[in-house]
Amino acid sequence: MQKMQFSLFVFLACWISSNATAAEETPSGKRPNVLFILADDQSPFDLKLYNPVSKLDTPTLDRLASEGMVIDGAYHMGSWSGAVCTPSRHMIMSGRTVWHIPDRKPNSKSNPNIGNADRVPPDLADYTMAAVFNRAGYDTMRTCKAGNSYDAANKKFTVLHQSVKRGATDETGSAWHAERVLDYLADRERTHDEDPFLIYFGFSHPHDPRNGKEGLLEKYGAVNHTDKNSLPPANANQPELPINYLPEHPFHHGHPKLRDEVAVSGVWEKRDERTIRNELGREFACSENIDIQIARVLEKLDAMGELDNTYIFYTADHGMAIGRHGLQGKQNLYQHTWRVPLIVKGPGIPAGRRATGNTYLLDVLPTLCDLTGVEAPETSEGTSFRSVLEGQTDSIRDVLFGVYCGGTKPGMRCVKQGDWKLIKYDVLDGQVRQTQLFNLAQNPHEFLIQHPSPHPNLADDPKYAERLEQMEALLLSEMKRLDDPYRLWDQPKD
Ligand SMILES: [Ca+2]
Ligand SMILES: [Ca+2]
Repeated sequence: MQKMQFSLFVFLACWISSNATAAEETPSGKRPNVLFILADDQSPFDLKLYNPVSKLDTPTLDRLASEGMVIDGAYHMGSWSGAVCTPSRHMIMSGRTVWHIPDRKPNSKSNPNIGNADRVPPDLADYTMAAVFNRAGYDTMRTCKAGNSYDAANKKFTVLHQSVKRGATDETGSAWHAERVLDYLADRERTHDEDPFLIYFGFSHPHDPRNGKEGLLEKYGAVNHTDKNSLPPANANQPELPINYLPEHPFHHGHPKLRDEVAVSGVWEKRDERTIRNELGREFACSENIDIQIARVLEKLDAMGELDNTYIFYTADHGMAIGRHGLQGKQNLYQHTWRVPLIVKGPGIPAGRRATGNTYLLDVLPTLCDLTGVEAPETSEGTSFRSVLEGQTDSIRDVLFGVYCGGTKPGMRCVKQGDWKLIKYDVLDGQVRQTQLFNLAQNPHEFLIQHPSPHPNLADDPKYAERLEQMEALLLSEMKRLDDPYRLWDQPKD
């Protein structure tokens, strides 16, 4: 009964709104297009736009940024699965929060709220990105990796190409995804298709195995290392170790046998300088290739006269450690991994600006709707950040929440407000119970006591007892607000 009422409500809401709203027109008199570009596993700190000392060259992203806006505070809300990609992409597609989304496997209980129709609507796929834009008269097309995403939502794209392309050649790597977009655009030209389009341009890189292309690999001093029993060669052209590199994390991350931390080809359990610098070189080779592929698509849009009438979003499904804090994967809540890059360009967005934003990836769908005059679905819980993009405000929220609990439960949680950030770990059946308090203005790289520039944990300093108490209360209130089904060791049971 609940389910029927909910579906009827959503149907009526969408029917009323689709009949009440005319999609917005740009100065050209045409409805704007959308090009949503998604990298798979990329820390914002890989990019010069977020970390000026990085060696990675991304001239296309730099140009997008100079013509549009860079969001400094863009986050993904987290994961209840080791495959962090999966919930991240469910949030992107649906605009729903982390405890209100399904898993890709029908019988999964990774999110314990699955099965509760009020929290995880059974017909949610009908209100996801492509479904919403199809109903608004857009042509929708998606190319991306296959797997670890929102299958039921992906199927809603009218044109769909899915293949894991993590190889070192054009046919097996990122160029393949660009070719799908270029083919699609060429088809539109041939058939004189004038409908607005939404293109979801996803890459399978720089996700491991980071098999970079010849030429780019050499530029970053890296080799596609495959021998577990040897170290890759040292090379002065490799990226330096990350500033918050550690040879190991001071305590267990709480997910035993986690693939990303122990089994990634080229790294395995090694955290030595040669391995990490080589792996960063591979990551950068893959990321520069993505930049080159984006340039090809932008050039085509320009030639078609569509570039200035297209909202371009560039982001990643989550960040990545690769040696930072002694970690290798995406299953942690430090800034390098919790944050994502976010660059947006399009009609009405002033050029060359930055903003804090405080956006989640789940805000992308309502923002796209807002920018294009398409009514956001009632199921979306995100907030449009159009006001940030158009320069009216610097950020859309004050408090940010993150979770990782794909390993032992209840897992890790974090909350951020202003410069203050709390991370808590309750893993390995009580063997690891840790609280970290950071002031990110004073310690932006989240240095720990183990780093060469040691920073004491502010959670242990009585001077910050009041701040700690306040952040603990904030975390609990966010957990309750978002229907987090777990509680940590020192939180009251409901
Ligand atoms: Ca990913
Ligand atoms: Ca069409």
